[in-house]
Amino acid sequence: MKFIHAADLHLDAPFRGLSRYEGAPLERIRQAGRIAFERLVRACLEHQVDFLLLAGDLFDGSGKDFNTVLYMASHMRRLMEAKIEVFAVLGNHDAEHDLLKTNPFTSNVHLFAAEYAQTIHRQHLGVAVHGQSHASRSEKRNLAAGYPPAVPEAFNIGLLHTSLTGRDGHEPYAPCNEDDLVAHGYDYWALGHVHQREWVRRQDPMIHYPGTLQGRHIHESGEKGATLIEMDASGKLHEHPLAFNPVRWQILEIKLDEIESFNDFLDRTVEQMGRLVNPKVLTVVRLLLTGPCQWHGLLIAKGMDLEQELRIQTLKAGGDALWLERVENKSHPKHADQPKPTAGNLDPLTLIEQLAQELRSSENGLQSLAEELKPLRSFLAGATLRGDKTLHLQDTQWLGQALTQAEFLVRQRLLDRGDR
Ligand SMILES: [Mn+2]
Repeated sequence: MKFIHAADLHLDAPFRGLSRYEGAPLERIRQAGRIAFERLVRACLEHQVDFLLLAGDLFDGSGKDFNTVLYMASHMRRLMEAKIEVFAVLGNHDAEHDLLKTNPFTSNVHLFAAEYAQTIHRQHLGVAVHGQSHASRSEKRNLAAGYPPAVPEAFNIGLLHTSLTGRDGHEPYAPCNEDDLVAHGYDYWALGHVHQREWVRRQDPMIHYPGTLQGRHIHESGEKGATLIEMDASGKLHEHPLAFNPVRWQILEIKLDEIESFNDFLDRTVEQMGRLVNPKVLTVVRLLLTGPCQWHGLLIAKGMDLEQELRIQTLKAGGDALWLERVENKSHPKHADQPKPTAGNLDPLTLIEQLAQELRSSENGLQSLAEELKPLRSFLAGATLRGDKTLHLQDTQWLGQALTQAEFLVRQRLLDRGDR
């Protein structure tokens, strides 16, 4: 017996916010979701699996996306022609999908109902699949608790979209715990909802999240795909992760501590980016700069130019296979880089240092700063209040970092004056 377990397809879901990046390879990124899905279908055919499991969130929303449904239906038909059955439950994203209220797919596709848990027993395969769909966008019931008893002599699979007891970055839907699952005595739990690949348990029973088919943003990084499960003649299960993603998101951290100059930094970045290149995928990289930095002032002074400069380096490192999404600068000046005050306690440099220190050292200080800066919001037009680059005036962690940068700039300008 052989099957593929996939989840969280989110077919045709938009990649948000990419259009604001100049020169972004938008078409390649937009097509990635469908290409990943087609690779899933092809893998089913090539591996000649007995069936495909889809553990929820086939679609991203509940709208009338006729084209997306039509597209998926045509591929389900291809599977039918190869006599491959598909068992699917709906998750929080597609529970209320208008076009799924009646099954729009060919007869090989079984969509589990939301009203009750159900068992489909395929005797010729020796397999029983148990499943239940979510009834709404925020399913609060413990669905697992109501799953039917295991079918004796069969390989029992529980198909379920759940956050278990909660997962970082995922809403707590269809909550249950590991024991709820284990208690059923099934052989395999095919879960969906968590977009990272995760083995909750490796055996007795296997409990698995294959993750999403294609990452959609920087927090869905690395290889994405599905899992092929194969049972050998002795009844032992073997798992094979399959990668389908044409686009791979990746954070690259560069620690600036030991890099002596900006030019060295460029060289190091090109070299490390080069190592990320895989000609078979488009790697979208976010550069994360961290640590104390001797030439931090130069970095700040470059402002928006830094990103443009690094885009040129990215092209050098990886050509078409690499694209720089953006640069996130979390580095800070090395203490030795800070200009030293020359006069006594009352000199302005010391005052600035003291003031910044005071504001930074307590949550209250930063909150009062946030209050002071509130009127600034009315000067910012709508678009600048959204997106990654905006001013997060209410976020004290962000304010603390901005304060450090501002302090450095002010000190540098004050000291520069005499030299010009
Ligand atoms: Mn999902």
